[in-house]
Parts: sequence; structure tokens; C-alpha cells
Amino acid sequence: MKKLSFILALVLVLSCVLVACGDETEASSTPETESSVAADASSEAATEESSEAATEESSEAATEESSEAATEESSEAATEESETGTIVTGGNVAAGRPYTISGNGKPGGSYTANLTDGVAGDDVSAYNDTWFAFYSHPTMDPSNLNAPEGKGYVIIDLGEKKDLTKVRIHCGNQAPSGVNSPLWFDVKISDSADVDSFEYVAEVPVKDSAEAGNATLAYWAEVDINTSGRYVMISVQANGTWTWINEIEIYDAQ
Ligand SMILES: [Ca+2]
Repeated sequence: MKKLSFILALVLVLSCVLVACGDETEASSTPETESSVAADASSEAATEESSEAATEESSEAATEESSEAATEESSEAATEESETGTIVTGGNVAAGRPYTISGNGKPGGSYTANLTDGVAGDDVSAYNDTWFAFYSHPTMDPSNLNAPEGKGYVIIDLGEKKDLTKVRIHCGNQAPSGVNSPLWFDVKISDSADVDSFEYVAEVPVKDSAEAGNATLAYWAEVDINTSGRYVMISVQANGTWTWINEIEIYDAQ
């Protein structure tokens, strides 16, 4: 009987040992599971980071695209504006440049329009600084005129020698008031400001009396040229008392 009890006790002990081993197995498997969960979490985190990075990259790419698109649109708008505007500004190397005028006299009134400021008003009924006037008079003291005997000039300093392709002059005509389109404008060129150093380049076609007549109008007189120089002289031969201009444009080879 004692032997049987001992065997039973032994079986019990072995069972306990086995159960304990089973617990250990379970216990030892749990960290693996946790490790697996942690790995999953790590994977999720990695996925999120990757996703965020991708989103940021995508966002940056979108921003760049948007920026490029805006730049293109802006460029197109600038092109359209220059194509549709009455004054073409691209390549006008006379813009903002200093100039000198012939003669010491000043015409009556305040005809003091700036000739290189980009403003070319076309109101020929305006007797004021909307226009600059060359003034000629048969009996007035020539020292009081800026175009004695109808001859005057503007010399524009381009700052440095440039290759030139076109000259435009905005002028007005209002014959009933003695404001006439001139007989001619000439373009002359020099690398010096000395008045006697200029060489003839081209005549600028103007509306003659048959075209302009008694009309009140403003228009651009222009000529294509192919020369180079730093100083450009626009000389005028007036057709009557007044010649009105208010802007001169000179284009380079761009
Ligand atoms: Ca002007």
C-alpha cells in the first residue's frame, strides 16, 4: 500500500512538473507574441513615417509644380501685355536715359514732357506738359527758340555703345493751332556727345501735310536701323511754328 501511495505521489509530482513546464512554455511563448506585436507596431510606425514622408514629398512636388505653373502664367501674361500694349517696352534702351535739347530758348507754355519716361499721351488738345515742343518763329530772337529756322534736335545718351535696330518717335499734329507733323526727323549716331561728330543713319517717315492735313492726331513715326553707337541724335525740320513730341524709343538688337 505504501508502495502504491509512493507511486501515486511520484505521478502527482511528475504531473506538477509537467504542468509547470507547460506554463513555462506558454510563458516563454508570450514574449514572442509581444515581440511580434511590437514588430507590427514598429512596422506601422515605419509605414506612417514613410507615408508622411511621401506626403511631404508629394506636397513639395505639388508646390514646385504650382510655383512653376505660376511663373509660366506670369511670363505669359507679361508677353501678352507687351503684345497688346501701345508701347513696347522690351529692348527699349532709351527708357529712362538722359538727353539734351538744342537751343537755349523755351517755347511758350509748359511743354516740358519727359521724352524717355515711357509716357506717350495722345491728347493733342492738351496745351501743357503732355507734350514737349520744338518752337520756331520767323521774327523772334533765335536765342529764345529751341528750333531756330525750324531746326532742332534731341541727343540721347544710352550710357554705352549698343547695337541698334529701331527708332520710334511719338508726335502730335494739330494744324489749326500751328502744330504740324514735321517735314522730317533724321536719326544720327555717334560715340561722342560732340554735336559735330554725328553721322547720318536714316530718315524717319512722317505723315506729310497730305496725310495729316488739319487733322488732330497723335502717332508713332518709326524706322528700322542697323547701326551701333552710344549717342543717338533725333534731328527735326519743323513744318511751321510747332513740332510736338512726347516720347522717343530706341531698340537694341535683342
Ligand atoms: Ca514721355
